[in-house]
Amino acid sequence: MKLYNFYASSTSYRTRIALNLKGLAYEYIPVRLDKGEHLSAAYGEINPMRGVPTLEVDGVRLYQSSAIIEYLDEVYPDPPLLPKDPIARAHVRALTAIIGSDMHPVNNLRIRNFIRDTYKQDADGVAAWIGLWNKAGFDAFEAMLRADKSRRGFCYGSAPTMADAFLVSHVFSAVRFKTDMSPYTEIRAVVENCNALKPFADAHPSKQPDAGG
Ligand SMILES: N[C@@H](CCC(=O)N[C@@H](CS)C(=O)NCC(=O)O)C(=O)O
Repeated sequence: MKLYNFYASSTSYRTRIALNLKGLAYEYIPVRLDKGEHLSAAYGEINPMRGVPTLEVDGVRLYQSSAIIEYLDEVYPDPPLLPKDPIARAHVRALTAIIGSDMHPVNNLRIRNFIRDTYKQDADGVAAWIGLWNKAGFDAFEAMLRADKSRRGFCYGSAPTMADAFLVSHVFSAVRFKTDMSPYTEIRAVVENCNALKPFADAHPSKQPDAGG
């Protein structure tokens, strides 16, 4: 498998976590978002939406981190990233959707650039936008974690699921954009537990070959 991705991208990070949790090896192909490489015609041929990640499996390209991670879970079921019980699956998918559908899209690079360039917002204005949507999402996520009395250290149950991969990667990006995480004690505890595990630690942006460069 080949993973087109960028070290600091949260959608790439969540996909690396899933690959590592499954114990799958992959070729790391950097796409430098900071240099606009994803906007090139060449990358447009690879991914029509010009986003990362793209996972290439036996020459076939898969898009959208949620679809990629669910594909991995279907083909490599152990360890499971979604619970078997339909209600529990819906719950874990709801947690991932808070981040994947409600939070990340409105704070994505192209949105931040639009707000800066078209709506003439300075760095503080862009940071206020990011903080607003991160707060809305993290407030809901924290409330859902708090309400689930059967959790044992992770977003659901006693082992990582898709929701943990989404949470850890989005918290990394939120901290980078200076979102105040201090109110979110349950979220912070889950992130700490996850980061103590090798599949999460190895997926961290600072450990990737294109980090910082
Ligand atoms: N919904 C897509 C989003 C992919 C995406 O847009 N990723 C970001 C990086 S985190 C990106 O490539 N942004 C480029 C841009 O906004 O121009 C997914 O989950 O894979």
